[in-house]
Amino acid sequence: AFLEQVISHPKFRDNSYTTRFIDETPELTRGQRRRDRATKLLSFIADVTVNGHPEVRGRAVPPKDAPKPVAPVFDAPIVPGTKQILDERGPKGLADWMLNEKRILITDTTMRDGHQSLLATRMRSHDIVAAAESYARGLPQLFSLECWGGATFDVAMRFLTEDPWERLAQIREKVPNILLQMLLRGANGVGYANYPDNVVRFFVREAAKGGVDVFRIFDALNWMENIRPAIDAVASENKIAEASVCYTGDILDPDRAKYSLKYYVDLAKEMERAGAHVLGVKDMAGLLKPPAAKVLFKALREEIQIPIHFHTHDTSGIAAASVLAAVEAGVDAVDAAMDALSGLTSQPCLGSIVQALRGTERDSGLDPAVIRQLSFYWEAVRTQYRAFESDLRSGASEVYLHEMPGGQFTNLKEQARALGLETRWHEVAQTYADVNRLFGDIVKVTPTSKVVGDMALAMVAAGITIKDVEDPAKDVAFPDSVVQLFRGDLGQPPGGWPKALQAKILKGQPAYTDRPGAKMAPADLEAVRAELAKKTGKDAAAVSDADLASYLMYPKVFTDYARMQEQYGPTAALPTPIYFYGVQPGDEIAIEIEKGKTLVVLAQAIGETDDTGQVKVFFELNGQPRIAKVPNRS
Ligand code: BTN
Ligand code: 3PY
Ligand code: ZN
Repeated sequence: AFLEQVISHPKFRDNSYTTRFIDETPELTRGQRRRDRATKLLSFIADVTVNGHPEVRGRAVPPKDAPKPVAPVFDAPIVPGTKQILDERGPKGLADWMLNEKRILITDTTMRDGHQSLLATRMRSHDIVAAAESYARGLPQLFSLECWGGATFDVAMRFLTEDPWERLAQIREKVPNILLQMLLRGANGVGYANYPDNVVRFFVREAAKGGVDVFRIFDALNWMENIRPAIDAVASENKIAEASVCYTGDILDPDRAKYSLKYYVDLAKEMERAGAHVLGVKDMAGLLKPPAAKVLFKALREEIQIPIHFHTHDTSGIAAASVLAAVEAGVDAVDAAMDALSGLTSQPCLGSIVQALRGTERDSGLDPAVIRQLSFYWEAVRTQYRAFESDLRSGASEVYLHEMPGGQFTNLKEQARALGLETRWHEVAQTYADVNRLFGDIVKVTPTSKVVGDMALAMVAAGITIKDVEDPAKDVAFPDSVVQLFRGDLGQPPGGWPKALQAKILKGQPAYTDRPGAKMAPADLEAVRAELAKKTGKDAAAVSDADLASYLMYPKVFTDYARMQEQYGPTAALPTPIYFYGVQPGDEIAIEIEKGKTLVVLAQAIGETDDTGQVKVFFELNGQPRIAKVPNRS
């Protein structure tokens, strides 16, 4: 019964909710709309001020004297960069260009994996977009900005009440010269389960239209079947398909023979044959040690003709050395995070990698002074997200035991804490490793990493041992995600699933080995559009393709989000401290609710709770007195 409780705990589930507010309300006059949005925002600000924001409740608070983040202003004109090369020469031309560049090409991951791995993906568009123009002017030599996809897509809607598509559009507008990159989970899109092929295709098309240039595509089991359709979808949009091998195990460890050098080289060749423009090596847990990096990239360099792009995490503390080894072995591009959001479970430090290669033949050409100034900005931004910092203080070689992806590590730790297992973290980590072996030694990355995490937590929480799980006579309640994994819902691992365990988990339910996307009926896109229109009270014609794409990925997250937008207005426009903590009397804030339309809000006073439980918050809005009345729910 306890196990049942554990696996049905909300922190265990990953259900999706979604909704994006349709901003088309032509029947209203502009003035009317503006007043309307202002009223909604004032009531949101009043509500957070009185009741707090649920996302930061009970969490660490930023210091009172924290400096306001101000993005550096560079006067340099916006000069053409990699984006122009793609637009002029197409993805193959861009790939050829990469191969011909001597310098190391660098992707800045701060806007996606950096905060996904350090701040629970909670960075808001407001802070991301504010830095975009500084990048366009100050760092036009960057290969790309990884700024979209992965977990940022649903977290934006689910926890930040904002629209990921708007974030993308705003970054694109400010950065016309650098490639924008996203993380796409192959057949899983930006979700946690396989989708019908036409949904993935529709999503990729929308993302391409919305401004994504480089699609880093992976499959959580390294299963080519799930990667191919995504490569095709990206290629048909004339964008860059960066198919990626997920690195796990250790190519220099004979005990992990399944993930040998040959395994990776063969997979890379398959990706090349499948039409990938670039090969990604996605070391999501930071397991590729420097000597192994040298061996792997040397072999890949010799065996494949397309450019190679290396992504790693610094969980062990040694990632920069692996990056330098990869550079030495001839890798074309590497990922790093701006200094202030680097290290630990994030990417290695961008500024230091740039400095390390200065004056060498692979000098990145990036300006260290610009990097410093941008990093100071991110440092100030990071301070505002104190609530989402983990207690991780040092690198740890324990990662070579558990092999958790950087994005999962702190998340799982938080889940363990929520289940009262915080003092048993190392036991959870060991169990995670044990579960991996039990599952046949699989790639662990979203969504398979979540399944292994579910199982490990369930076992530690309920005192189930590996022996219990292996014992055919012992009844064990497996989390739903484990049953789905062993049924074949996420695809096939190299060598298949361990048969005895599979039989025990499935209890006679059939398993399948064909591609889930091939047997799923294609979504009837117009029928789904009509359904969404009905749910949000709009005309089908007013449901944009972007909204539809969000809804297809995350039906409930999207409709919940749309409802929030309806109620609270464009909260994404609020500065981060106001969004999470509200105002104090005397605060004056400028809120740009759309381009060229700024509301000036002065907080004047917060009243007492009256006998109906309501609180009045007194504002001046563009010089006019306004009162917002909200219930005191505290
Ligand atoms: C979210 O749940 O992530 C966003 C919803 C916003 C809810 C608002 S924030 C101010 C007020 N305080 C609450 O506890 N709920 C509302
Ligand atoms: C994601 O899928 O979000 C990841 O970052 C995987 O590493
Ligand atoms: Zn990563």
